[in-house]
Amino acid sequence: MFEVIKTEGRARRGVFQCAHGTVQTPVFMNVGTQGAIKGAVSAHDLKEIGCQVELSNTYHLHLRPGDKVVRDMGGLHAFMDWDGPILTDSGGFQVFSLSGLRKIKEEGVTFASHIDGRRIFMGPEESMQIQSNLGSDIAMAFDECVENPATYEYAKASCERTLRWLERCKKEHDRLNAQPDAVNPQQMLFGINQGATFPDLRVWHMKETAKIPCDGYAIGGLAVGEPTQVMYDIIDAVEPHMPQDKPRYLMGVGTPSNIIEAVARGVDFFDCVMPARNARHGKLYTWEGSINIKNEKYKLDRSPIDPECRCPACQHFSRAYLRHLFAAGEMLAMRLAVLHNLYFYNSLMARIRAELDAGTFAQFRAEYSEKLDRRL
Ligand code: PRF
Ligand code: ZN
Repeated sequence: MFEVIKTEGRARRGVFQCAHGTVQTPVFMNVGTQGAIKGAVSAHDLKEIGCQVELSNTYHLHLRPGDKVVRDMGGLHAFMDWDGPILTDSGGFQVFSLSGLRKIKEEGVTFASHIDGRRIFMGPEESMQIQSNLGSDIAMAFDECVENPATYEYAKASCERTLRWLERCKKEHDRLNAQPDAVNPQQMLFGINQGATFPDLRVWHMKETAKIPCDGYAIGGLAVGEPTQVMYDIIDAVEPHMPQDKPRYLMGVGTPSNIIEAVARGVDFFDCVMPARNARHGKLYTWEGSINIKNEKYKLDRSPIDPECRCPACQHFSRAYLRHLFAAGEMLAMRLAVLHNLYFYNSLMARIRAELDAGTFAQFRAEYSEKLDRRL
């Protein structure tokens, strides 16, 4: 159940009820692809860094350890010891971005595993079955994410197929939730909008997708090669056709500025590997912009990464120490950096919610949208 409790322009402040807890939106979901956050961060750490929703992947967990193993272990919540909401992505994106040789047909996709080359078939029904075995709170529809730029012809045929796949997802999802031994019989389903960079395809596809009753709707196929302004234009075109009373999720986005701009355009849910990936490369976020902690200039810097930050790294360690850990190749460097960046993203969302509550989001956007993407 989703309730919009306040709006400012098109931006929404909401509350979303899941089987494993309440989510305050706008929200950033922390990506633990294989049931762990890269950088030796556990589900217990997620609590400490203000994470509300954990995101895992159907594709990865199906290949290893296998969704039946996860099911036998009591579902993903028990397996990774995270009792909060979990969203699982459908595999629709990872199949296209990670696997080798793949063949798309009406029934689904045949692909080679990126682990051992084994041939695997996944279609809408398989994706729903895997996500049902994982027992996530939110399952994503099985879609095709087309890389940009795409031809109009291909994008049209692809999003028509994604719509037919959503109908099959919905049917299978309803069937699985009704099984007496379902891991999470209250699992929800989000549909996904596609249509590359063509506004007319996007709008048509969104209108058709909204006719299929889902618990939320996502915008997929963005941040995959198109310029940032094109991404904003597509959100502007699609958003008016997304149901008002359901959450909207912009998949795989983005920088702090991208998030602020998408919130301003009516988006409620986000996820991105960027903060964790950047952390592992020493790029750390602050409220003034990002820094590279490996830089010589931090050699004797006694200050924390960000003086305002309350994360486990900033409460105890100096920039100089972190720089040293990176130079020495210590695993602790990764861990502290990832904890900081994820804490920063979760704090950014908390700040956005507070500004929406206070009716001051527009001023916040004007002051911070560009600033946060600066490199110091
Ligand atoms: N579809 C799915 N997952 C995704 C995407 C998509 O289009 C994207 C695109 N940015 C990220 N993750 N299923
Ligand atoms: Zn910090």
